[in-house]
Amino acid sequence: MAHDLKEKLKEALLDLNNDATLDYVQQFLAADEMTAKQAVDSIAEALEIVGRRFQEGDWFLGELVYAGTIAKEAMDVLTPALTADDARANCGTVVVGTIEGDMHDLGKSIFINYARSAGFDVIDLGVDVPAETFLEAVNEHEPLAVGMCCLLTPAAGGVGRVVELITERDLRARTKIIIGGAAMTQAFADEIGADAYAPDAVTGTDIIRGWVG
Ligand code: B12
Repeated sequence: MAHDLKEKLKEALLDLNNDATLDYVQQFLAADEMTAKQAVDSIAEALEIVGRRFQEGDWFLGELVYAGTIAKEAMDVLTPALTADDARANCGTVVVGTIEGDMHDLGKSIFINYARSAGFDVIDLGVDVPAETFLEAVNEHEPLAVGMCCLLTPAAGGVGRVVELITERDLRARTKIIIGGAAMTQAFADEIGADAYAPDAVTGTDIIRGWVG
């Protein structure tokens, strides 16, 4: 049953069938043995395939945009269930945003949901966030960590700029920096001097949990 529903949700999104996708999401939420996190995993798997189809020229921009819109709607329905156990003790503040020039927000939202359900207070700066805005948020909220999301290679320079700004202001002792998203790698994190790279939201949440000590 669990496996079936995961596959059906994935296929509905890959068929660009909005109604069926949302219907399967509701079935996830209604089924006792399923969790919202499993539905999110299915959506992420489908989007990985969407990206490949787009990259290989099998799908065009219209399909990419439509798949993104359906996924966003599905995520909006799933979000309250993902953050349902937020009431736990606050483990610390994390500032998160997608870097300037980049509008992708699905992966960022998933990371935020995981971090919130692990007990972190997350300040979401949104998408297309300039380096200076990250710095202002670090000064204002004194977070344990800053998380940057970047899926577009041309926008990656901005991530390095945030690391530079935070380092120049001597804020690295109290604030660590973690990066994620399809354009990020461990090698890039090493190059720009970020504290960590996470290939997925669960790993990212584990890493910041490790920083709490
Ligand atoms: C959906 C999508 C869109 C949607 C976005 C909808 C939205 N609201 O986010 C739309 C249609 C708007 C879009 C637009 C574009 N896109 Co797009 N898009 C994608 C696609 C298919 C999926 C991205 C996604 O949501 N994946 C699912 C999530 C769950 O995965 P994720 O983001 O990687 O996040 C996971 C981890 O990385 C991690 N994570 C993510 N962020 C963070 C942050 C932190 C701090 C941590 C710890 C972890 C973490 O946790 C998440 C869950 O585990 C990708 C393909 C791909 N393989 O990534 C292309 C892709 C990213 N897009 C691409 C392109 C080119 C574009 C456009 C330029 C297309 C165009 N010509 O207009 C525009 C750019 C607009 C802009 N300025 O940003 C390219 C980028 C190529 C590159 N390397 O630069 C990709 C790779 C497609 C491709 N293969 O060519 N896109």
